[in-house]
Amino acid sequence: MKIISIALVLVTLALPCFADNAIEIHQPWARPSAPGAPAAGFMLILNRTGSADTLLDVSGSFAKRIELHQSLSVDGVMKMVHQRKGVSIPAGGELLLKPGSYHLMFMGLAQPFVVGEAYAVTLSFDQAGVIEVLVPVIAVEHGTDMAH
Ligand SMILES: [Cu+2]
Repeated sequence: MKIISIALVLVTLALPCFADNAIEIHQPWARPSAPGAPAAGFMLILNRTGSADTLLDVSGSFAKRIELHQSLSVDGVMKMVHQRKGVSIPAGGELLLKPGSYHLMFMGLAQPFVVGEAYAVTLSFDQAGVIEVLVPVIAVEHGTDMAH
C-alpha cells in the first residue's frame, strides 16, 4: 500500500499540471488524522478559462463522504459550513483551500491518514468535468492546527 502510494506521488510530480485554458490543481495536501476522525484536505484551484466554473462535488474510494466546507468565524467561534451548492471560481480566478478557510472534509475514512500516503480524489466541476488529483498526506507543525 505504502509503496504504491509513493509511486503514485512520483508519477504525479513528473506530470506538470500546466495547461492553457483549463482548470489547474496545485499543491494538494492533507493532514494526518486520528483514528475515527475526519481528515481535512487543501489545494489551490486555478481557473485559467474564460468562464466561471463551479466545484460541485468531491469523491474518493477511501472515504464514505467528502464534503466541501468553509471555516467561518461566527461571533468568535469557528464553524464549518457545508457548501452544498459547491463553490464557484470566477473566470481567471482561483479558489484556495487552506486551513481556516475552504477545505475538503474527508469523512468515514477506511483508515486514518498517515504521513507519506497519498489518496486519489475526484473533483467534479460544472464546466471542466471530472479532474483526478492525488492528495499526499503531509506532516504539519503544532500551532498551525486551527479548526480546519
Ligand atoms: Cu470541515
